[in-house]
Amino acid sequence: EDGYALWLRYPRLAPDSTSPGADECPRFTIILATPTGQETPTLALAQAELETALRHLYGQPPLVRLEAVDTDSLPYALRANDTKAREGFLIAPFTTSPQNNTSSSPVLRIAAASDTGILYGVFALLRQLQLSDQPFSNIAITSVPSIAHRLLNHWDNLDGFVERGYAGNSLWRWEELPDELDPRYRDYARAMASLGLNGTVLNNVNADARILTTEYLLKVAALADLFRAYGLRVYLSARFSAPIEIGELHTGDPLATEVAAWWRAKAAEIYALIPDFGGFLVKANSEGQPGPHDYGRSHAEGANMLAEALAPHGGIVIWRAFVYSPDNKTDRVKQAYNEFLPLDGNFAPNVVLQIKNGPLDFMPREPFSPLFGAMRQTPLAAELQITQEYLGQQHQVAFLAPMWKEFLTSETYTQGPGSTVAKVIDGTLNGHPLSLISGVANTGSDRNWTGHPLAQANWYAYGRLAWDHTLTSGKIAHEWAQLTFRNARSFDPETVETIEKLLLGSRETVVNYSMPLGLHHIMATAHHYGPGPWVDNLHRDDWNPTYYHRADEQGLGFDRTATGSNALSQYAPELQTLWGNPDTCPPEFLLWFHHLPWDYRLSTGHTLWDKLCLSYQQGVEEAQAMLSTWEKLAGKVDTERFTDVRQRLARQVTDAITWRDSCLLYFQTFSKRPFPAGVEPPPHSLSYYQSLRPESTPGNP
Ligand code: BDP
Repeated sequence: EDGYALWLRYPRLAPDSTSPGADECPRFTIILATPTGQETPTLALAQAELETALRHLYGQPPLVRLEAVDTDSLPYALRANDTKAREGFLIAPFTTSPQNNTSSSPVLRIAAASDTGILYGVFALLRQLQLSDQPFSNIAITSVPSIAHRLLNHWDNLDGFVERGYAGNSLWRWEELPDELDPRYRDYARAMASLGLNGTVLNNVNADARILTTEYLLKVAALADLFRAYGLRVYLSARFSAPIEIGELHTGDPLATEVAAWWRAKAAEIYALIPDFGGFLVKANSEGQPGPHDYGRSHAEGANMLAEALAPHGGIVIWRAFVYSPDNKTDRVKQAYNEFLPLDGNFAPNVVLQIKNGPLDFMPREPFSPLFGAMRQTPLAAELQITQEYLGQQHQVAFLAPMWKEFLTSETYTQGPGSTVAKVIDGTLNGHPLSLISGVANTGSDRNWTGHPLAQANWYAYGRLAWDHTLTSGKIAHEWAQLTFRNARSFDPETVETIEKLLLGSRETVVNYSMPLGLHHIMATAHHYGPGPWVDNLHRDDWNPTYYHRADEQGLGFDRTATGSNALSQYAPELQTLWGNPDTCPPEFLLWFHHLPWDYRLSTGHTLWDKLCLSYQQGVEEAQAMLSTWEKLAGKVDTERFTDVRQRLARQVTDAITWRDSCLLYFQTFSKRPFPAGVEPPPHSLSYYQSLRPESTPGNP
């Protein structure tokens, strides 16, 4: 068992034929109904997936055939003229015998307005059969994605290194492409389709301009050709200075006619090779990347110039809002809002602004970025980080669905209660037809794709939420655990339930032992693994943990109310009232918004100092509990995955203890208070913890 099969394992269900499907399956006809009814590469894949999977699940496959469907007979949700509707599907038993169905066998029909919709329907049917052991005749699903463009962003460099990647090297073997095609590309595309993910940005946002040379575009085209049948479109991160670096120009000024012409020609070249190319993702004027500011132009002027080049071909520009100025002294979490809000209404219609969930940078917990509530005239996309840069990387379990749900269900109050972030990004709140979500991939060349075996659940969860943001974390955890750990020989619902519960609490555990009560950015430099609250020597103030926690003899936390940076003023009045008062501010955001005295009393009755200590302690105890819970699964989970996860959980416990001891000893130098009862005293001195795994590249944030 090497984990390669992900959630697409198709174990034999009920080998003794007690499963309702086992009896029914061979008698059923499954019709794949599309407007043309013609075989296409996508439908061939759908048909093959269905037949192979059902043979594995039930021993015998049903009859599968294609048929034409009159689009007008589809439910309205599938008929509307937009991407979401086209990619939706309907699965239902067919009661009236279709004309050319001569047999009397019962029929289950999967219908969609596009072939990709059928493929998604096939995966949904297979998932449903495995989750519920339902008879075929009970299955009725109509499903349409919440968001039109559902992307992974790979932060993969052309040399194979994955920035913030913890699962080996890049999946893309650039030196072999376009001649040699790793069979893994297909398995990747199939996994993406199984979740309904329809786009992939192949290269790092810190982009190398060479990806846009003809040499590389031919390689990209080879991947795009392979991915096409899976409904997966390719996008590229574009470096703003490419016309200088790989062209012959002396400027990248977006308002210079030769620059615009260069990009138009580049777009034409790309679309000649890749007719369904998705578009460009751009990190500009951020952390040293080139951009329109280099020429005194705005982000809108930069984005619109690229948008104009792509528009004739149907491409989009995904412009990132992860921007903070190199010399700006303003609280970093305020800067993207200050930069982009004045540009609202100035972007071309094929530009979408991609905003990280929080205003800082993928911390274990952040409030949502205030841009989601403020920019009404621009389509806003969410950027989530699947790879666990700040949440224990490949060594720790942190199931991220609860974090993403917290974000998606956050109230912006833009149009009163119910104005959730989810409704902003799915386009419904502000009426934008262009909707997009991106997840920074956690995949790599490791045999099991994600390094930590349980981190597969985050790829899965991201895909499921991108398709349907109303799903609960519990449902997603249940689905993943059952599909991934269900075992033909001994199906044990208790095992699945145990894994599900472990996953569901895991992110909060990481928060508790690393950055509780709204603390943030107190990790070690550069590699971002483990604690570094003492770091104060980086050349920018806002790269230093001390800038964020502001511990002093009086207390702890960043005052972002009117007496401090007033970042709070970027949110709706309802949130300003709630979060602005430490007595009503939820404890999880307390030190994000407030600098509070060590003796400040929380609603729980604890002082701030005691609560801080107890939170770290709780995190450690929860990590220990995860390990002992897992150990009870010995013999119930295959030895390979059992041992792998056990070892990583044991390390997680050690890491949690290090986080607790480092942070508490350090903060104690300010609080000068004893640890409350129940908190284990650290075995070493502060200087010992400070000497552990120092930053790997001093000078970087
Ligand atoms: C930070 C990462 C850095 C990325 C940057 C970004 O540490 O590697 O380049 O975000 O999103 O979290 O651009």
